[in-house]
Amino acid sequence: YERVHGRVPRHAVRWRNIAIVHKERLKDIKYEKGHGEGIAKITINRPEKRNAFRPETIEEIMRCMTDARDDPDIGVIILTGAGTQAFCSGGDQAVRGEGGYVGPDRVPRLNVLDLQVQIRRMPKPVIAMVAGYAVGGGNILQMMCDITIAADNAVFGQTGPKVGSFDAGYGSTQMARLVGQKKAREIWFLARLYTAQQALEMGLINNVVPLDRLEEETAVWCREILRNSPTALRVLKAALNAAEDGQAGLQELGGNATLLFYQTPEGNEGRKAYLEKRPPDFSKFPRFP
Ligand code: S0N
Repeated sequence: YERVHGRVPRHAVRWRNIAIVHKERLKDIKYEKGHGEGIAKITINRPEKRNAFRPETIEEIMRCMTDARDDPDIGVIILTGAGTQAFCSGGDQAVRGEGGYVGPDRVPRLNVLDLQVQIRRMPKPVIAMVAGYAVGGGNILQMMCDITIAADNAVFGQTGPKVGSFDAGYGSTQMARLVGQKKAREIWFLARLYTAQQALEMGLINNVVPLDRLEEETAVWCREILRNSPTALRVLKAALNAAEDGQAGLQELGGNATLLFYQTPEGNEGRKAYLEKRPPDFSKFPRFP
Protein backbone atom coordinates (compact mmCIF):
# COMPACT_ATOMS: atom_id res chain seq x y z
CA TYR A 1 0.00 0.00 0.00
CA GLU A 2 2.73 2.42 0.99
CA ARG A 3 4.70 1.71 -2.21
CA VAL A 4 1.70 2.72 -4.36
CA HIS A 5 0.21 5.51 -2.26
CA GLY A 6 3.13 6.75 -0.17
CA ARG A 7 3.24 7.00 3.60
CA VAL A 8 0.34 8.76 5.32
CA PRO A 9 1.76 11.94 6.90
CA ARG A 10 1.71 12.01 10.73
CA HIS A 11 2.40 15.70 11.27
CA ALA A 12 0.02 17.71 13.44
CA VAL A 13 -2.88 19.40 11.69
CA ARG A 14 -2.46 23.19 11.60
CA TRP A 15 -5.91 24.40 12.59
CA ARG A 16 -7.54 27.64 11.43
CA ASN A 17 -10.18 28.84 13.86
CA ILE A 18 -13.56 29.91 12.50
CA ALA A 19 -15.38 31.99 15.11
CA ILE A 20 -18.38 33.12 13.08
CA VAL A 21 -20.53 30.72 11.06
CA HIS A 22 -23.55 31.86 9.06
CA LYS A 23 -23.09 35.36 10.51
CA GLU A 24 -23.38 34.20 14.14
CA ARG A 25 -20.57 33.87 16.66
CA LEU A 26 -20.02 30.43 18.20
CA LYS A 27 -20.23 30.29 22.01
CA ASP A 28 -20.48 26.65 23.09
CA ILE A 29 -18.25 25.06 20.49
CA LYS A 30 -15.04 25.61 18.56
CA TYR A 31 -14.93 25.16 14.79
CA GLU A 32 -11.68 24.71 12.92
CA LYS A 33 -10.46 23.71 9.48
CA GLY A 34 -7.05 22.21 8.68
CA HIS A 35 -4.62 24.40 6.74
CA GLY A 36 -4.22 22.76 3.33
CA GLU A 37 -6.14 19.62 4.29
CA GLY A 38 -9.78 18.69 3.93
CA ILE A 39 -10.45 18.16 7.62
CA ALA A 40 -12.95 20.14 9.72
CA LYS A 41 -13.05 19.80 13.51
CA ILE A 42 -16.04 20.59 15.71
CA THR A 43 -15.22 20.69 19.44
CA ILE A 44 -17.86 20.88 22.16
CA ASN A 45 -16.29 23.50 24.41
CA ARG A 46 -17.93 23.22 27.83
CA PRO A 47 -15.26 21.26 29.72
CA GLU A 48 -16.46 22.58 33.10
CA LYS A 49 -19.67 20.61 32.43
CA ARG A 50 -17.87 17.60 30.97
CA ASN A 51 -19.02 18.96 27.59
CA ALA A 52 -22.71 18.42 28.31
CA PHE A 53 -24.86 19.92 25.56
CA ARG A 54 -27.71 22.39 25.81
CA PRO A 55 -30.02 23.35 22.91
CA GLU A 56 -27.67 26.19 21.85
CA THR A 57 -24.72 23.76 21.73
CA ILE A 58 -26.62 21.48 19.37
CA GLU A 59 -27.77 24.38 17.19
CA GLU A 60 -24.15 25.53 16.82
CA ILE A 61 -22.88 22.03 15.98
CA MET A 62 -25.61 21.69 13.35
CA ARG A 63 -24.68 25.06 11.84
CA CYS A 64 -21.02 23.98 11.53
CA MET A 65 -21.99 20.56 10.16
CA THR A 66 -23.96 22.37 7.43
CA ASP A 67 -20.97 24.61 6.70
CA ALA A 68 -18.64 21.59 6.48
CA ARG A 69 -21.09 19.75 4.24
CA ASP A 70 -21.32 22.72 1.86
CA ASP A 71 -17.55 23.38 1.78
CA PRO A 72 -16.10 21.51 -1.22
CA ASP A 73 -12.63 21.62 0.37
CA ILE A 74 -13.81 19.56 3.35
CA GLY A 75 -13.88 15.77 3.03
CA VAL A 76 -13.92 14.56 6.64
CA ILE A 77 -15.39 16.02 9.83
CA ILE A 78 -14.08 15.32 13.34
CA LEU A 79 -16.48 15.68 16.27
CA THR A 80 -14.79 15.93 19.67
CA GLY A 81 -14.90 17.48 23.13
CA ALA A 82 -12.58 20.05 24.73
CA GLY A 83 -9.99 18.77 27.18
CA THR A 84 -9.12 15.23 28.11
CA GLN A 85 -11.85 14.49 30.67
CA ALA A 86 -14.88 14.18 28.43
CA PHE A 87 -16.03 13.86 24.86
CA CYS A 88 -19.57 14.67 25.96
CA SER A 89 -21.64 13.84 29.05
CA GLY A 90 -25.00 14.09 27.27
CA GLY A 91 -27.81 16.54 27.85
CA ASP A 92 -27.10 19.36 30.34
CA GLN A 93 -29.19 18.35 33.33
CA ALA A 94 -29.18 21.93 34.63
CA VAL A 95 -31.17 23.19 31.63
CA ARG A 96 -33.53 20.24 31.59
CA GLY A 97 -36.82 21.82 32.61
CA GLU A 98 -40.14 20.17 33.38
CA GLY A 99 -40.74 19.54 29.67
CA GLY A 100 -37.27 18.85 28.30
CA TYR A 101 -34.09 20.73 27.45
CA VAL A 102 -34.82 24.48 27.47
CA GLY A 103 -32.90 27.07 25.43
CA PRO A 104 -32.97 30.89 25.59
CA ASP A 105 -36.36 30.91 23.83
CA ARG A 106 -37.80 29.00 26.85
CA VAL A 107 -39.14 26.31 24.50
CA PRO A 108 -38.33 22.75 25.59
CA ARG A 109 -36.84 20.71 22.78
CA LEU A 110 -34.69 17.69 21.98
CA ASN A 111 -32.79 19.07 19.01
CA VAL A 112 -30.02 16.51 19.54
CA LEU A 113 -32.24 14.09 17.61
CA ASP A 114 -31.98 16.42 14.59
CA LEU A 115 -28.19 16.39 14.96
CA GLN A 116 -28.18 12.58 15.05
CA VAL A 117 -30.08 12.54 11.74
CA GLN A 118 -27.78 15.20 10.28
CA ILE A 119 -24.69 13.10 11.07
CA ARG A 120 -26.41 10.03 9.64
CA ARG A 121 -27.22 11.83 6.36
CA MET A 122 -23.93 13.72 6.07
CA PRO A 123 -22.42 12.66 2.70
CA LYS A 124 -18.91 12.96 4.14
CA PRO A 125 -17.45 10.71 6.86
CA VAL A 126 -17.83 11.99 10.43
CA ILE A 127 -15.24 10.74 12.93
CA ALA A 128 -15.73 10.89 16.69
CA MET A 129 -12.48 11.59 18.54
CA VAL A 130 -13.14 10.55 22.13
CA ALA A 131 -11.08 11.31 25.23
CA GLY A 132 -12.66 10.74 28.64
CA TYR A 133 -16.39 10.25 29.17
CA ALA A 134 -18.82 9.61 26.32
CA VAL A 135 -21.97 8.97 28.33
CA GLY A 136 -25.70 9.43 27.88
CA GLY A 137 -26.45 11.47 24.77
CA GLY A 138 -22.67 11.81 24.36
CA ASN A 139 -22.30 8.09 23.79
CA ILE A 140 -25.16 8.23 21.31
CA LEU A 141 -23.43 11.02 19.39
CA GLN A 142 -20.25 8.98 19.07
CA MET A 143 -22.35 5.98 17.96
CA MET A 144 -23.92 8.09 15.20
CA CYS A 145 -20.50 9.00 13.83
CA ASP A 146 -19.17 6.76 11.07
CA ILE A 147 -15.95 5.93 12.91
CA THR A 148 -14.82 6.39 16.52
CA ILE A 149 -11.21 6.71 17.63
CA ALA A 150 -10.90 6.64 21.41
CA ALA A 151 -8.10 7.49 23.80
CA ASP A 152 -7.17 4.86 26.36
CA ASN A 153 -8.83 6.97 29.08
CA ALA A 154 -12.22 6.93 27.35
CA VAL A 155 -15.30 5.69 29.21
CA PHE A 156 -18.59 4.79 27.52
CA GLY A 157 -22.11 4.14 28.73
CA GLN A 158 -25.71 5.20 29.16
CA THR A 159 -27.05 6.80 32.32
CA GLY A 160 -30.65 7.30 31.17
CA PRO A 161 -32.44 4.85 33.46
CA LYS A 162 -30.60 6.45 36.43
CA VAL A 163 -31.44 10.06 35.55
CA GLY A 164 -34.91 9.65 34.08
CA SER A 165 -34.26 9.64 30.35
CA PHE A 166 -33.86 7.25 27.45
CA ASP A 167 -33.29 7.35 23.71
CA ALA A 168 -35.73 4.97 22.06
CA GLY A 169 -34.60 6.01 18.57
CA TYR A 170 -31.13 5.55 17.11
CA GLY A 171 -29.79 5.46 20.67
CA SER A 172 -31.39 2.03 21.05
CA THR A 173 -31.59 0.66 17.51
CA GLN A 174 -28.15 1.77 16.35
CA MET A 175 -26.61 0.49 19.59
CA ALA A 176 -28.18 -2.94 19.04
CA ARG A 177 -26.86 -2.95 15.47
CA LEU A 178 -23.35 -2.15 16.71
CA VAL A 179 -23.04 -4.39 19.76
CA GLY A 180 -25.92 -6.88 19.40
CA GLN A 181 -29.25 -7.13 21.19
CA LYS A 182 -28.06 -8.78 24.42
CA LYS A 183 -25.21 -6.32 24.99
CA ALA A 184 -27.42 -3.32 24.12
CA ARG A 185 -29.94 -4.43 26.76
CA GLU A 186 -27.14 -4.79 29.30
CA ILE A 187 -25.79 -1.30 28.52
CA TRP A 188 -29.21 0.35 28.84
CA PHE A 189 -30.77 -1.73 31.65
CA LEU A 190 -27.77 -1.71 34.01
CA ALA A 191 -26.40 1.72 33.01
CA ARG A 192 -22.82 0.63 33.69
CA LEU A 193 -19.74 2.36 32.35
CA TYR A 194 -17.23 0.59 30.07
CA THR A 195 -13.54 1.14 29.34
CA ALA A 196 -12.25 1.97 25.88
CA GLN A 197 -10.89 -1.56 25.55
CA GLN A 198 -14.27 -3.08 26.46
CA ALA A 199 -16.00 -0.74 24.00
CA LEU A 200 -13.59 -1.85 21.28
CA GLU A 201 -14.20 -5.52 22.01
CA MET A 202 -18.00 -5.10 21.84
CA GLY A 203 -17.85 -3.20 18.51
CA LEU A 204 -18.95 0.15 19.91
CA ILE A 205 -15.82 1.94 18.59
CA ASN A 206 -13.09 1.38 15.99
CA ASN A 207 -9.73 1.97 17.66
CA VAL A 208 -8.05 2.76 20.98
CA VAL A 209 -4.85 4.81 21.10
CA PRO A 210 -2.76 6.42 23.85
CA LEU A 211 -4.30 9.71 24.98
CA ASP A 212 -1.28 11.76 23.91
CA ARG A 213 -1.54 10.35 20.35
CA LEU A 214 -5.31 10.71 19.95
CA GLU A 215 -5.35 13.63 17.51
CA GLU A 216 -2.30 12.39 15.61
CA GLU A 217 -3.92 8.97 15.01
CA THR A 218 -7.28 10.52 14.15
CA ALA A 219 -5.56 12.76 11.58
CA VAL A 220 -3.91 9.71 10.02
CA TRP A 221 -7.32 8.02 9.64
CA CYS A 222 -8.72 11.24 8.14
CA ARG A 223 -5.83 11.57 5.68
CA GLU A 224 -6.21 7.94 4.61
CA ILE A 225 -9.93 8.51 3.99
CA LEU A 226 -9.23 11.76 2.13
CA ARG A 227 -7.07 9.88 -0.40
CA ASN A 228 -10.08 7.86 -1.49
CA SER A 229 -12.82 8.63 -4.00
CA PRO A 230 -15.34 11.08 -2.46
CA THR A 231 -18.13 9.64 -4.59
CA ALA A 232 -17.33 6.08 -3.52
CA LEU A 233 -17.33 7.17 0.13
CA ARG A 234 -20.59 9.07 -0.29
CA VAL A 235 -22.43 6.19 -1.97
CA LEU A 236 -21.00 3.60 0.43
CA LYS A 237 -22.22 5.58 3.45
CA ALA A 238 -25.66 5.89 1.85
CA ALA A 239 -25.67 2.16 1.07
CA LEU A 240 -24.66 1.18 4.60
CA ASN A 241 -27.44 3.44 5.91
CA ALA A 242 -30.02 2.26 3.37
CA ALA A 243 -30.13 -1.32 4.58
CA GLU A 244 -31.26 -0.07 7.99
CA ASP A 245 -33.08 3.22 7.42
CA GLY A 246 -36.11 2.08 5.43
CA GLN A 247 -37.57 4.62 3.00
CA ALA A 248 -35.34 7.41 4.35
CA GLY A 249 -32.28 5.26 3.61
CA LEU A 250 -33.48 4.41 0.12
CA GLN A 251 -34.19 8.07 -0.55
CA GLU A 252 -30.60 8.92 0.39
CA LEU A 253 -29.17 6.15 -1.81
CA GLY A 254 -31.60 6.99 -4.64
CA GLY A 255 -30.60 10.66 -4.41
CA ASN A 256 -27.01 9.65 -5.07
CA ALA A 257 -28.07 7.72 -8.18
CA THR A 258 -29.90 10.82 -9.45
CA LEU A 259 -26.92 13.06 -8.62
CA LEU A 260 -24.67 10.84 -10.74
CA PHE A 261 -27.25 10.43 -13.54
CA TYR A 262 -27.61 14.23 -13.87
CA GLN A 263 -23.91 14.33 -14.74
CA THR A 264 -24.20 11.87 -17.66
CA PRO A 265 -24.82 12.67 -21.37
CA GLU A 266 -27.91 10.44 -21.15
CA GLY A 267 -29.39 12.45 -18.30
CA ASN A 268 -28.55 15.70 -20.04
CA GLU A 269 -30.14 14.60 -23.33
CA GLY A 270 -33.56 14.70 -21.66
CA ARG A 271 -32.96 18.17 -20.24
CA LYS A 272 -31.55 19.57 -23.50
CA ALA A 273 -34.37 18.12 -25.60
CA TYR A 274 -36.97 19.76 -23.36
CA LEU A 275 -35.24 23.16 -23.57
CA GLU A 276 -34.76 22.81 -27.35
CA LYS A 277 -38.45 21.84 -27.74
CA ARG A 278 -37.64 18.56 -29.56
CA PRO A 279 -38.23 14.91 -28.77
CA PRO A 280 -35.36 13.36 -26.76
CA ASP A 281 -33.09 10.92 -28.61
CA PHE A 282 -32.02 8.22 -26.18
CA SER A 283 -31.22 5.74 -29.01
CA LYS A 284 -27.48 6.39 -28.81
CA PHE A 285 -27.23 5.32 -25.17
CA PRO A 286 -26.37 1.69 -24.42
CA ARG A 287 -28.71 -0.73 -22.67
CA PHE A 288 -26.12 -2.38 -20.43
CA PRO A 289 -26.79 -6.05 -19.64
C1 S0N B 1 -19.70 12.34 33.12
C2 S0N B 1 -19.47 12.00 34.57
C3 S0N B 1 -19.43 10.47 34.78
C4 S0N B 1 -18.10 12.61 34.97
O1 S0N B 1 -17.84 12.43 36.33
P1 S0N B 1 -16.67 13.28 37.03
O2 S0N B 1 -15.44 13.27 36.20
O3 S0N B 1 -16.56 12.80 38.43
O4 S0N B 1 -17.17 14.81 37.01
P2 S0N B 1 -18.36 15.49 37.84
O5 S0N B 1 -17.80 16.09 39.05
O6 S0N B 1 -19.50 14.58 37.98
O7 S0N B 1 -18.79 16.64 36.80
C5 S0N B 1 -18.02 17.83 36.67
C6 S0N B 1 -18.98 18.97 36.51
O8 S0N B 1 -19.71 18.75 35.31
C7 S0N B 1 -21.09 18.78 35.58
N1 S0N B 1 -21.77 17.85 34.66
C8 S0N B 1 -21.33 16.69 34.20
N2 S0N B 1 -22.22 16.13 33.39
C9 S0N B 1 -23.24 16.97 33.31
C10 S0N B 1 -24.49 16.96 32.61
N3 S0N B 1 -24.84 15.93 31.79
N4 S0N B 1 -25.33 17.99 32.77
C11 S0N B 1 -24.99 19.03 33.56
N5 S0N B 1 -23.84 19.10 34.25
C12 S0N B 1 -22.97 18.09 34.12
C13 S0N B 1 -21.20 18.31 37.02
O9 S0N B 1 -22.43 18.69 37.56
C14 S0N B 1 -20.02 19.02 37.63
O10 S0N B 1 -20.34 20.36 37.84
P3 S0N B 1 -20.08 21.05 39.30
O11 S0N B 1 -18.60 20.92 39.50
O12 S0N B 1 -20.54 22.45 39.11
O13 S0N B 1 -20.88 20.23 40.27
C15 S0N B 1 -20.55 12.62 35.49
O14 S0N B 1 -20.39 14.00 35.47
C16 S0N B 1 -21.94 12.26 35.11
O15 S0N B 1 -22.39 11.14 35.38
N6 S0N B 1 -22.62 13.20 34.45
C17 S0N B 1 -24.04 13.07 34.13
C18 S0N B 1 -24.21 12.18 32.93
C19 S0N B 1 -25.68 12.14 32.55
O16 S0N B 1 -26.47 11.59 33.27
N7 S0N B 1 -26.01 12.73 31.41
C20 S0N B 1 -27.38 12.90 30.95
C21 S0N B 1 -27.89 11.61 30.31
N8 S0N B 1 -29.07 11.86 29.57
C22 S0N B 1 -28.97 12.37 28.38
O17 S0N B 1 -27.92 12.65 27.86
C23 S0N B 1 -30.25 12.58 27.67
C24 S0N B 1 -29.88 12.85 26.29
C25 S0N B 1 -30.93 13.31 25.43
O18 S0N B 1 -30.99 14.51 25.29
C26 S0N B 1 -31.80 12.41 24.67
C27 S0N B 1 -33.10 12.22 25.10
C28 S0N B 1 -33.99 11.48 24.33
C29 S0N B 1 -33.56 10.95 23.14
C30 S0N B 1 -32.24 11.15 22.73
C31 S0N B 1 -31.36 11.83 23.52
C32 S0N B 1 -29.96 11.91 23.05
O19 S0N B 1 -29.12 12.47 23.66
O20 S0N B 1 -29.57 11.37 22.06
